[in-house]
Amino acid sequence: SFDYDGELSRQGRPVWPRGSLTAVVLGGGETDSRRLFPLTQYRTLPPVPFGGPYRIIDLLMSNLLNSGVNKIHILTAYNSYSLNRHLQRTYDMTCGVPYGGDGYIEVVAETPSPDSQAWSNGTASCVRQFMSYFEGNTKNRFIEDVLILPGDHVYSADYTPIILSHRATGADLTVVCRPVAGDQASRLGLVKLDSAARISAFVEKPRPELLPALSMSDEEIRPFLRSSQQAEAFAAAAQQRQRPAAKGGARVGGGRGPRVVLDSQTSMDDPNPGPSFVGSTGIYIFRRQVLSDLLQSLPRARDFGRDIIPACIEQGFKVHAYRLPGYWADVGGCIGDYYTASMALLKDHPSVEFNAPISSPFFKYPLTIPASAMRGARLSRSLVSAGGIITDSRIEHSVLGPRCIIGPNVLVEDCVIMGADHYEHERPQAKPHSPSNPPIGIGEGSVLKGAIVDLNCRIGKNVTLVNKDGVFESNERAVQGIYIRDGIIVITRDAAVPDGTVL
Ligand code: ADQ
Repeated sequence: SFDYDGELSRQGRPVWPRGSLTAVVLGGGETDSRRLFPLTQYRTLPPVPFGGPYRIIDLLMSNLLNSGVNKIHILTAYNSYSLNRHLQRTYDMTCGVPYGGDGYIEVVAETPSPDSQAWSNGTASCVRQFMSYFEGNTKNRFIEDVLILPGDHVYSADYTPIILSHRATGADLTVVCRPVAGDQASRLGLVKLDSAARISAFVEKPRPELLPALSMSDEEIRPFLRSSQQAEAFAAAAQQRQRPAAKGGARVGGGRGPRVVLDSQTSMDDPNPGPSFVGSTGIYIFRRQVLSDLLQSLPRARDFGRDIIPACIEQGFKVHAYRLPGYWADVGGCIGDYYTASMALLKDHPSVEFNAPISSPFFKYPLTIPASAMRGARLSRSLVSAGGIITDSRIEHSVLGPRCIIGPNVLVEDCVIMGADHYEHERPQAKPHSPSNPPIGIGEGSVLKGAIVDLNCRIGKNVTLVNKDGVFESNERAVQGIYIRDGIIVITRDAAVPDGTVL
């Protein structure tokens, strides 16, 4: 049973007891940036544009703020200028008033210090660097739990039931997991569960020969799904404002409400039939003291998946699994992951519903640009952001970011066009326009299929970017800022693709 009798916000969400929970966001390291090159040539993955006007990190920030988690530290260790700039411009970093008075968002940039001369190169090492800061900081004196989250995942979630479940089970560590099929298993940390959803083993990205020992039957996975569904049902009930008083329960929503308890059996409706593994999402909730002790007592442990979690289980701490429902994608594996997650936004039932209720919006940089002008455009199954001008062109199954200047007679199909962060006329031109330095946008007569075009690119006239030879990976045109990764053409930020280029 799940039990919360504390204060509820106007949206009916628990207000976590003052200071008792802090979030630590992993803002990106060097290794994962290499995997996502060239999108990460000038930035880490979290600030990469996604879904038109958003950045990947906006999904996580929205999840946190909408879940009432208002103390957020974002750890940056590498190439962090773009992330810092986006966070500074988008979120209030000054006094925390919008986050409930005692809330704040802080970017914590890794730096050599008297405690540590070396740059960290692992998820646990970078948290260790700042642990004394979290604990020593007077604002954080009462922290009970630390929620650790990667900044490069695509999903929409309410963390309320996860936190409730963590506290209700009295876990020292809760690992947020999902049932996964065999083809994904070796890419993740896999867990073995007992009948109370307690984790008895954790293996980070197991070699194929270890997989049989980690597979789980439907019967073994069932209790884990059921316990997570109970927490979700509890949180959903708590969010129904003005709910008629139930026996032993009462009105929920606004002010400090009487206790709500839900412990009924819930139905099994997991959408993923026949998964045979349970994989970690890399989202963890630690009891602060346990995390602090583990990081100190294991000074050589660099990674949560490889070192800290297995040690936590071995030392007998209570480690639980919680099932994250709905769509979730780690887009940090390869360019194909990012592309697939972008295309999933275009389905009839999109992977992420950006038109969320006003009470739990998706936050983004507040652009002050006008509606996009469609001047003879034909669009189907696409997302089009503001500030663009599309002239006599066809846009099919594509995601368009802000200020896309396209046409005339252009075909864009199955593409992510990130747009531009300024209009050309707003800035003095370094070079006059020419066939090798076309204007920002996509010029007359061009055809783009299956491409990702980063910000501020200049695609000339009569350019064909379709990967006509079906190449999987290529750096042949790197000097021009043109790459192929996972069969997808990627044009790097600020690149100029001359008139008549064919690829
Ligand atoms: P990976 O995603 O492969 O697996 P990793 O590349 O170490 O793990 O990165 C985890 C997150 O931490 C990423 O968001 C990354 O950007 C960030 N990060 C890494 N080093 C950092 C540093 N020094 N400073 C700041 N941020 C840093 C992890 C888990 C698996 C789990 C998968 C789920 O290890 O167990 O299954 O996530 O995708």
